[in-house]
Amino acid sequence: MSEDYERGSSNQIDTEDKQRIELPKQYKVILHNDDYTPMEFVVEVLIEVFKKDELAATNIMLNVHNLGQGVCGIYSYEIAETKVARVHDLAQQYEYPLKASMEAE
Ligand code: TYC
Repeated sequence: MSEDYERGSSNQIDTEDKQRIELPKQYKVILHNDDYTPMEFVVEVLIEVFKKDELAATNIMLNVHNLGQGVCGIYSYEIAETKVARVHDLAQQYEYPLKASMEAE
């Protein structure tokens, strides 16, 4: 049995035959507020990158605007990393300071 297989006590479920199965870690992608990025642009990013509908995207954007930051989705490490990079690519393309980050669940 590998060391990895036994490491940690979280993210595990007991199957019927008592094997312990590691679930892959999940990561929250967090969007950060700033004073310059237009609200409409943030909504477009949430629709395009995070596949939200207009209502959900608007709610997340307003939540970030009012509270300073907010979760826009939960993904595997690679997917979360790609989405953060896409946000930063789009922001850079339009010269807005919009920032995203990721955090282990
Ligand atoms: N605070 C921005 C404004 O008033 C809007 C905004 C919302 C910016 C969410 C970034 O992640 C963000 N134009």
